[in-house]
Amino acid sequence: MALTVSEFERAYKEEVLQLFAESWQTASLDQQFAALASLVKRYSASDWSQTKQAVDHNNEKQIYYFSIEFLPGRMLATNLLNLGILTTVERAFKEMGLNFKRVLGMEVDPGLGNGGLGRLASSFLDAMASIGINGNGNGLRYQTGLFKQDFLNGYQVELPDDWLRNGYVWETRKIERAVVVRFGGEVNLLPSADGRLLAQYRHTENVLAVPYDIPQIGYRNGHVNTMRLWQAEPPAMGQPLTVAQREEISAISQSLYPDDSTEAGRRLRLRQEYFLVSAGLQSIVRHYRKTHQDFTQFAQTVAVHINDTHPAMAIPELMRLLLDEVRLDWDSAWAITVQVMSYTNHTLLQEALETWSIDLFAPLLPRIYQIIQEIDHRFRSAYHDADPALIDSIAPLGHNMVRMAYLAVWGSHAVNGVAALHTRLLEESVLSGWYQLVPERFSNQTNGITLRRWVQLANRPLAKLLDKTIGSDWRRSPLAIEALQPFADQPKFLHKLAAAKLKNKRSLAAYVKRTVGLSIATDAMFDVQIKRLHAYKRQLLHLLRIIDQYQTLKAGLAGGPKYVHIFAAKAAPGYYYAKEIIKAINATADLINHDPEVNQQLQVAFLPNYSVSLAERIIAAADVSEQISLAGKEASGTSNMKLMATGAVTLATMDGANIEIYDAVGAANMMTFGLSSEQVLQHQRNFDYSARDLFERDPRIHRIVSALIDGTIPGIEVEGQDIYQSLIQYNDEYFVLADLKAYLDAGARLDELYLRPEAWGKMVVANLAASGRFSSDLTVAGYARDIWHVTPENQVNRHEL
Ligand code: OAK
Repeated sequence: MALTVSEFERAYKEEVLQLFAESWQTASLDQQFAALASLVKRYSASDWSQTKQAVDHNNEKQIYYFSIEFLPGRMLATNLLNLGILTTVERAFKEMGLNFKRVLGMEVDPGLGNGGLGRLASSFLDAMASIGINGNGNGLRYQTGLFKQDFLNGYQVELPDDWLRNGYVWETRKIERAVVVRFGGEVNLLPSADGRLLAQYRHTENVLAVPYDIPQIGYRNGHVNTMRLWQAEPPAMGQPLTVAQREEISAISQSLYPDDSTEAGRRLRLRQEYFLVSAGLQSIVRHYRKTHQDFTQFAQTVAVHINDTHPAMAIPELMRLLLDEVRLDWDSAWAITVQVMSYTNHTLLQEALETWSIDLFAPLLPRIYQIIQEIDHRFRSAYHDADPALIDSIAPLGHNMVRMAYLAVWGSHAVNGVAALHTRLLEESVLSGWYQLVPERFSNQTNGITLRRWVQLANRPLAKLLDKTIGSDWRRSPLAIEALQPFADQPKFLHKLAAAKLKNKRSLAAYVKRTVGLSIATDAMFDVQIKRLHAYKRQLLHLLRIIDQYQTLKAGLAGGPKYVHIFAAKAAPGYYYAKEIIKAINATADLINHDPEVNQQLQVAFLPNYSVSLAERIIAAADVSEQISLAGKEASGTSNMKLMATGAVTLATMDGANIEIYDAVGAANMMTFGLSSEQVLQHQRNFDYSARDLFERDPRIHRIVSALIDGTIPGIEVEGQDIYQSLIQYNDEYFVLADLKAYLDAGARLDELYLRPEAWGKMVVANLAASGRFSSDLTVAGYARDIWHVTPENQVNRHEL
């Protein structure tokens, strides 16, 4: 949009006055933030309304991205950037003598997600708006997020994440669009006038689903989509409810991933999942009916994407609506449902494949269960001449369970994995039966990231340098960054690149000092591992390398570059082993950071409360990106992409999207090591891996691992023992020791390169130049083409900006 500095200043001052009856000079930082955000929301309002109108008017297809998690991060800077007024507003704030950065820092991160799945969902919403696809998010408005992480004596402490306490400026409550979601009760199928059975519900528990809409502003294209979050409330009318009943209702949108170790917790999760899909689909169907007489056009105008299996009940729920409310026959309803639905799998971990016991499921969702039974029955009949053992092993119902992934594949026209290796492994193992049956449904769509957020906003020094060096096309067309490659040979440019990195390191160092009181050396190599804490991601392997470095220094054998190891990771509250690793890393950090014999060369910082905002600070400052999961376990990873796209060199196993990064940058520009997924599988099949043998035969491994139990690291008597036993006694399920030697060698090769700034700079440039292909704009364009069958407007301006 066109806006001058003085126009903005005038509007902003007026906004502060109107909202708070305060002058702009006396407004608090919170008020400054609220006024600016509210103004931005106003600036986007007419585009938002026009986008919605155009969709209806032109009968355009809409994508609905159903996800139990979203992780949008702060939105103010993104919205300013996407509206095209970021620099204008910055200038105005400077003129007014206000601190723009601190105002941005007042925004809370929405507590709507937990990890990669949620962040990907948000990056797709940003991408859909930015390439001009009508794509909406459908999620839950959790009152409290996962948790706020702190450390007490090195242990993870979980504090409530009360992110909505001061309200959320970007949302609008739409009570007039509320719908009712029904649970429990009885369903009777009664004959009706149209000769078909009619489902009649009695004694149901009715929950009001109230939508809150948040604008998702496209990048300088006038396109504004909607992220809709549902809140569960007691209905205003009907039977009076007891306090306990009301609490049961609000619990549905109270918190993300309630503890599922109890029956009550599992029931609550199931209620959340159904609430999400039922509310979303009812509103979609209702909206469609406003402009259409019949459902012949439904699949041409609606696509529903199921983000992992949490929303897979969208399949029986759409069937329910089409059968019971629209009154279509089964075959027509099923044909529409399959055309509408598509499903992405995000994990190969067996334990993460969702199944629900029928004993829990059927009483809570009686009609949905009936429909799943019919789906299962018809699936089995359709393949009556196929191998019965195969059909039995992949049917939606089996072993007294509803098997969500199988239901999702059967009810969708398209299924995809999130990196090439992941998709192949889905086809060969987790979903192999399905791949035999319906191979044409499978495709790969490698994940992507929002380069606007990670480079344009979170790495301003690099962004500026790119503009000066290759012009600003890369901001709109991600692949244009390839133009940087020739600069790999220009020492002057490499110098500037290193200077930009140093600036980012200084900002991060100031933050580390402020938050954890540690002064980190900015002339050190920043070696970063940031992701959820999980055994398969192998933060433990990284820790063992740090112990090796410590022991080397203590033995007086220095020589490599200075190191600052940076971790950030939350462990799931009930994941005891992951919490032990956190404690072990913190204890090692404590030992190293306080030892004057080593702390000039080696430091370790574990930053609490990993979040999108913290990632923005860390990533821009990183030199090395640790992507060291056991091959075959990480579906894709996306921090690997973010880190390479802001100039870090990747130290990685051949897992997930690391392989595609390797293909993009070439062997000379990435350091890979370790077992391949095939080799891991071989060992697992042959039972020929012995961690104890390695431990006993290799003195270096022996020395490193022994540090966990011999008192070298104070304060980890219990944790050290447990971790040691997981490696030696329980034979190291994640092949940490199998990969340790190769990892240390790869690290040493990286050290040598880091000590040669020109060689290092070349690698950085190669990574930057290859990063464009990991833009989620391109990923989403792939989904649009292969799965949703829509054509992006592709940065065609609705209005001249
Ligand atoms: C979360 C809950 C259930 C199943 C999967 C997840 C999840 O977060 N998976 C992660 O998704 C990311 C986005 O596709 C991938 O990059 C990660 O590899 C994967 O672990």
